[in-house]
Amino acid sequence: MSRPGPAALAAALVPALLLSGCNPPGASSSSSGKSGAPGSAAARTWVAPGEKDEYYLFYSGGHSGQVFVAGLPSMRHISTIPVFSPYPGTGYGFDEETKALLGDYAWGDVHHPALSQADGLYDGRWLFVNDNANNRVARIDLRDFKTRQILGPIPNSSGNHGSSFVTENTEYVLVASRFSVPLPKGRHADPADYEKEFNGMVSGIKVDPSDGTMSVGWQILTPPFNWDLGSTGKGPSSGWAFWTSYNSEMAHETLEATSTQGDRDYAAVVNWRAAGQAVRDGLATTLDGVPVIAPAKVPGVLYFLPVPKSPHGIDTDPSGRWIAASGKLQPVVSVFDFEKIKAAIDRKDFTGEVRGVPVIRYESVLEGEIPVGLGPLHTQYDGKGNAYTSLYIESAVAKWKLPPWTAEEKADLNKVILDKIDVHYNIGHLVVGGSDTKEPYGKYLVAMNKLSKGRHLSVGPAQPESSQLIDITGEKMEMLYEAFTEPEPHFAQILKADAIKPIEVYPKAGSAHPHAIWDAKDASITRRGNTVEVKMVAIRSRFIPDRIDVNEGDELVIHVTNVEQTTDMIHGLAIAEQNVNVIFDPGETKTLRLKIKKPGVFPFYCTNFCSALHQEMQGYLAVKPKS
Ligand code: CUK
Ligand code: CUA
Repeated sequence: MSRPGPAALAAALVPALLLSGCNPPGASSSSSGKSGAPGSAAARTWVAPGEKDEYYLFYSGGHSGQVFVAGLPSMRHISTIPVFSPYPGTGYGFDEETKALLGDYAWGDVHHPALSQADGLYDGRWLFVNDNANNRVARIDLRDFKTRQILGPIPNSSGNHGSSFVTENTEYVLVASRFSVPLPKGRHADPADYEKEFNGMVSGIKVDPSDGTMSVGWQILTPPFNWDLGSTGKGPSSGWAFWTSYNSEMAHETLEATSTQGDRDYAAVVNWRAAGQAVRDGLATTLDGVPVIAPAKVPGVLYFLPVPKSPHGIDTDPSGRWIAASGKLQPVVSVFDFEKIKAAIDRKDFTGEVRGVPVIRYESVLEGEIPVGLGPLHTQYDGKGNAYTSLYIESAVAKWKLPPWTAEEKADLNKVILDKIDVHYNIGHLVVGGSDTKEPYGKYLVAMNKLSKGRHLSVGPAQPESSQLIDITGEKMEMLYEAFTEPEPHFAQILKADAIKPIEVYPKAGSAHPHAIWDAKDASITRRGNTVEVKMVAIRSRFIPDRIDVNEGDELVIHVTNVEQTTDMIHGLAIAEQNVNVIFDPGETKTLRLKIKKPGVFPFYCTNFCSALHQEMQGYLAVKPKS
């Protein structure tokens, strides 16, 4: 079979990529049908009322700033975890604790969730997510599904797209900057001087193993290449990490034309252990409080690897030997052998260098270019020697075989493509449970599609987005289910449900909150100057106290403890016309602070239906006028 050469295809693809939204493929893919017969797709996704799903799916909410949780295989949305945006549903962003987390920002752009790992396997402790917009990383605690830390904006960099990528023992969350900026930050430079004045950055965010606290460990200065997606190594590539770039042309405007000129872009091959060592050896320079490594002066921390044309995802397989980079503008996935990369580095098999960083010879480390199809973006693995690549333009997922290949397969790599399934439509990321660990679960693949084009009831011009559940246990992939997805999904993680043991109540005994009170007797209202401080108890079905008297202009601070120790017994405190909406889980204490700006009487009430007397759970904030 003759195929057009990669260059010709690439030229044809640039317009196709832009227009791809106009061209949905044909009718829905074959599946085991729409019946509920035993063994059918319907029966295999049916989770009866009262039964629980086998897996949690944590999927990014993009610029909603949230993470959504669904059960698999039912695909039922079971929770929303607000991270970078206020969320009235859980009172997030209204109390002092969560306001402090959000800082100056009312939103973020979540792309890549990553579960914490121990020895290359998910340990069920934390979920890290990035903020592409405001250059931050957040940590969610999986004991209570709450955001516990937001780190950033990360110094000396901008546009944290290339994260969160967790190392095998969660030593680091690794991060690379999508956008390049002049350094030190705050300095003005003309974007026309991009090549000279702007810098990219790879950052190692250190994670404290005891409590997950993140801090910036070190950074590696890079040319302004627009780092895109990454992954961390394991096995033979343990201690290494990889990122693609889509602008090694170093263009600063009309990127859709200028950054797609070169036939290859560079991937970064980073030795993160060597970076940590370089800092300990005193080889870094401090910039904005962070040790920054100049790679030209510290050989061994950074190499460049050419990758076909404006690549997107770069994904390490479960063995850690094979690294697959998706071409995006070229219909191939390039598979690299990390053993060969190591050998090339050892014998200095370089084709040259860019700003003092050696460029690895593509041909000597390439295992093969798999002709997967049009618009390859991301690759996942099932742990049985198979890879699955999302094809944005084709609206499909390609299943292909990892090396080692037979001589016959090597001679014609079309032969390693095992199956293809249509998805609806224009898939971005896809996820297989545990793909980034050394032991994937296999079983399910979720396709996260950018467009749905009428697959759901129409809700206006902006149509619901769509995720599709695919069974990957057989030789052929099988479409099982399709669900509405909150916008804007990027990546996701799948975790076995039994890997998490969420706590049900915050125990009274373990409460460390300095203002927690557990007995109505200890409730109090104290005035100090113009500040009124209230210690309040919430219990079915009362607030104690339920009357607060203040003066116009006062500062009011209320610490509320929900003293319930019963599962799912939540109370909330809303104060009318004061923009107060705080919610307390059982055993939780939160603080809210407000400036009293107007006189009058403002009712307060419980927002969460907590008992038959929930409506009675109310009180008054009475405000005397100034004069
Ligand atoms: S990117 Cu969204 S489809 Cu930000 Cu991971 Cu590839
Ligand atoms: Cu407490 Cu309703």
